[in-house]
Amino acid sequence: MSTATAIAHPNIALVKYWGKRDSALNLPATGSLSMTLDIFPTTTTVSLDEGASGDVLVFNGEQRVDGPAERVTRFLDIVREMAGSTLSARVETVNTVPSAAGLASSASGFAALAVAASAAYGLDLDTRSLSRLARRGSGSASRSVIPGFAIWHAGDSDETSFAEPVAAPDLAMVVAMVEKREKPVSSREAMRRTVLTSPFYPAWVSSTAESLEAAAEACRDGDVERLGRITEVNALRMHALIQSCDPPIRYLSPVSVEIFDRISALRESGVEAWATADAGPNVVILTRPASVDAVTAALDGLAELAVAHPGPAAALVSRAGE
Ligand code: 2P0
Repeated sequence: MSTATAIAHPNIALVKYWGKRDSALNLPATGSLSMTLDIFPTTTTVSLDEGASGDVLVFNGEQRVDGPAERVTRFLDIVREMAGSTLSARVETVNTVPSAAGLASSASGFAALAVAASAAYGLDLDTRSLSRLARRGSGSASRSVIPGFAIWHAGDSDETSFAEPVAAPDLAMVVAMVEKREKPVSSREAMRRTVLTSPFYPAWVSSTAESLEAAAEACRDGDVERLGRITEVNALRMHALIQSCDPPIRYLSPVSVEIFDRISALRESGVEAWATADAGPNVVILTRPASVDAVTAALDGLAELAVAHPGPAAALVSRAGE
């Protein structure tokens, strides 16, 4: 029996992915830029089972038969087709990030699954192919395959839509966990609603493409101030876009807004820090490593905090059998 275990970490986008041009292939409308974290890893083991007549998903010790299990089977179908196999698999995954709280648990989840499943099914994939495969499971997972900072090129086909590393200045993130509850609307559904109903969507697509170009330039130049500014503006634009759906969706809570205000005040006092938030109320602060203590002091009492630095690539940790 072939079995493989992989570890991957979540990532936080500085320039966000929000909207698909092709939902079957998970091709985004625009490219995005992110930092893979060194905290909240997901560990996933895939074991091929010759006697089984279907896949089994065990998530944080609990067997799932609902949506997540179907999503894993759809993903494994892609791997099986690539490998020319019909074998079912048992997938055991342990996630240390609070699930579905807007902290990119699907990114670390599908990056770890892409690495473990491709190894278990005997595929020998390079980093670009792993990023493309992870993207099929969840768009943001394409970036969690990459260590440190990554640019996910939008591309216009399965072959051209992948993430790759980008050099960046020395930065850290402070994750402010406002809530750990499941979010009321999944990002997949919210993206679909945005594309279909927001009158602002075309402006989001064109302005994000410009922001990505500027952010990539700021990374190359080591211009932290410019990168930070782009990060906060892009996040607030994404949330304004999401709120403009019909029916509207609002992911930020009053505490999230309070954190954005405190970071803005901290900046006025001379500390380089910028806030961003994904599809949930949690806020992540981009800062220099030397300013982490100033950021955590400014947010004291508002939310549970975790400090992250650029993390490693998704990696195979063990493999056995043929
Ligand atoms: C991002 N997010 O760039 C953006 C910002 C959330 C807000 O990518 O449908 O789970 O699986 O491709 O990747 C969350 O969406 O969506 C996301 P699918 P995904 O990180």
